[in-house]
Amino acid sequence: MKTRLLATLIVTAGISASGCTTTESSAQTGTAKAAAGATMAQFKCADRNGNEYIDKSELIYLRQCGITEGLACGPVPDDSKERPLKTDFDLGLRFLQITDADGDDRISKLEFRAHCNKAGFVE
Ligand SMILES: [Ca+2]
Ligand SMILES: [Ca+2]
Repeated sequence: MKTRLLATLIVTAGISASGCTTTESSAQTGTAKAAAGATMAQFKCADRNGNEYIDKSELIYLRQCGITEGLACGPVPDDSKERPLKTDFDLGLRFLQITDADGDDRISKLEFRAHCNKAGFVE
Protein backbone atom coordinates (compact mmCIF):
# COMPACT_ATOMS: atom_id res chain seq x y z
CA MET A 1 0.00 0.00 0.00
CA LYS A 2 2.74 2.39 0.98
CA THR A 3 4.83 1.51 -2.06
CA ARG A 4 1.89 2.10 -4.29
CA LEU A 5 1.39 5.59 -2.89
CA LEU A 6 5.06 6.33 -3.42
CA ALA A 7 4.89 5.12 -7.00
CA THR A 8 1.92 7.39 -7.64
CA LEU A 9 3.87 10.31 -6.21
CA ILE A 10 6.82 9.58 -8.47
CA VAL A 11 4.64 9.30 -11.54
CA THR A 12 2.95 12.59 -10.67
CA ALA A 13 6.33 14.27 -10.22
CA GLY A 14 7.47 12.86 -13.54
CA ILE A 15 4.44 14.15 -15.35
CA SER A 16 4.71 17.65 -13.93
CA ALA A 17 8.44 17.80 -14.65
CA SER A 18 8.11 16.66 -18.25
CA GLY A 19 5.20 19.07 -18.65
CA CYS A 20 7.61 21.84 -17.78
CA THR A 21 10.13 20.75 -20.38
CA THR A 22 7.69 20.53 -23.25
CA THR A 23 6.08 23.93 -22.62
CA GLU A 24 9.41 25.60 -21.95
CA SER A 25 9.89 27.26 -25.31
CA SER A 26 6.49 28.90 -25.55
CA ALA A 27 4.97 29.40 -22.11
CA GLN A 28 7.83 30.22 -19.80
CA THR A 29 9.06 33.73 -19.22
CA GLY A 30 12.73 34.63 -19.34
CA THR A 31 12.87 34.75 -15.55
CA ALA A 32 11.42 31.27 -15.16
CA LYS A 33 13.85 29.98 -17.73
CA ALA A 34 16.77 31.53 -15.89
CA ALA A 35 15.54 29.98 -12.65
CA ALA A 36 15.30 26.55 -14.29
CA GLY A 37 18.82 26.94 -15.63
CA ALA A 38 20.07 27.93 -12.21
CA THR A 39 18.34 24.92 -10.69
CA MET A 40 20.28 22.65 -13.01
CA ALA A 41 23.46 24.59 -12.26
CA GLN A 42 22.85 23.90 -8.58
CA PHE A 43 22.33 20.24 -9.25
CA LYS A 44 25.53 19.96 -11.27
CA CYS A 45 27.39 21.94 -8.64
CA ALA A 46 26.42 19.41 -5.94
CA ASP A 47 26.80 16.31 -8.14
CA ARG A 48 30.58 16.16 -7.77
CA ASN A 49 31.06 12.72 -9.33
CA GLY A 50 28.69 13.45 -12.21
CA ASN A 51 26.52 10.33 -11.82
CA GLU A 52 23.28 12.36 -12.20
CA TYR A 53 22.39 11.87 -8.54
CA ILE A 54 23.19 13.87 -5.45
CA ASP A 55 24.43 11.01 -3.30
CA LYS A 56 24.56 11.04 0.49
CA SER A 57 28.25 11.93 0.38
CA GLU A 58 27.43 14.96 -1.75
CA LEU A 59 24.74 16.38 0.52
CA ILE A 60 27.37 18.47 2.27
CA TYR A 61 27.81 20.59 -0.87
CA LEU A 62 24.18 21.66 -1.12
CA ARG A 63 24.51 24.81 0.96
CA GLN A 64 27.61 25.87 -0.99
CA CYS A 65 25.65 25.30 -4.16
CA GLY A 66 22.90 27.73 -3.18
CA ILE A 67 20.40 25.84 -1.02
CA THR A 68 19.26 28.21 1.72
CA GLU A 69 18.62 27.54 5.40
CA GLY A 70 14.92 27.41 4.56
CA LEU A 71 15.72 24.65 1.99
CA ALA A 72 14.71 26.92 -0.86
CA CYS A 73 16.67 26.99 -4.09
CA GLY A 74 18.84 29.95 -4.93
CA PRO A 75 21.59 30.81 -7.39
CA VAL A 76 24.97 29.11 -7.03
CA PRO A 77 27.16 31.54 -5.05
CA ASP A 78 30.37 32.71 -6.68
CA ASP A 79 32.50 31.92 -3.66
CA SER A 80 31.87 28.20 -3.24
CA LYS A 81 35.47 27.36 -2.40
CA GLU A 82 35.22 27.33 1.39
CA ARG A 83 35.39 24.07 3.28
CA PRO A 84 31.96 22.58 4.00
CA LEU A 85 30.87 22.81 7.62
CA LYS A 86 29.24 20.06 9.60
CA THR A 87 26.02 22.09 9.70
CA ASP A 88 26.07 21.97 5.90
CA PHE A 89 25.64 18.23 6.10
CA ASP A 90 22.69 18.56 8.48
CA LEU A 91 21.09 20.94 6.02
CA GLY A 92 21.75 18.46 3.22
CA LEU A 93 20.18 15.64 5.22
CA ARG A 94 17.04 17.70 5.81
CA PHE A 95 16.98 18.49 2.11
CA LEU A 96 17.26 14.79 1.27
CA GLN A 97 14.43 13.91 3.65
CA ILE A 98 11.97 16.24 1.96
CA THR A 99 13.04 15.71 -1.65
CA ASP A 100 13.68 11.95 -1.79
CA ALA A 101 10.34 10.78 -3.17
CA ASP A 102 11.40 7.23 -4.06
CA GLY A 103 13.40 6.64 -0.86
CA ASP A 104 16.67 5.51 -2.47
CA ASP A 105 18.69 7.88 -0.24
CA ARG A 106 19.88 10.02 -3.12
CA ILE A 107 18.39 12.94 -4.99
CA SER A 108 17.66 12.56 -8.68
CA LYS A 109 17.45 15.51 -11.06
CA LEU A 110 13.70 15.06 -11.13
CA GLU A 111 13.37 15.12 -7.35
CA PHE A 112 15.64 18.15 -7.17
CA ARG A 113 13.71 20.07 -9.79
CA ALA A 114 10.34 19.10 -8.32
CA HIS A 115 11.42 20.52 -4.98
CA CYS A 116 12.78 23.73 -6.47
CA ASN A 117 9.61 24.27 -8.47
CA LYS A 118 7.55 23.80 -5.32
CA ALA A 119 9.73 25.74 -2.92
CA GLY A 120 10.23 28.61 -5.31
CA PHE A 121 13.46 30.22 -6.39
CA VAL A 122 15.09 32.75 -4.10
CA GLU A 123 17.33 35.39 -5.64
CA1 LIG B 1 26.65 12.17 -7.53
CA1 LIG C 1 15.58 9.55 -4.68
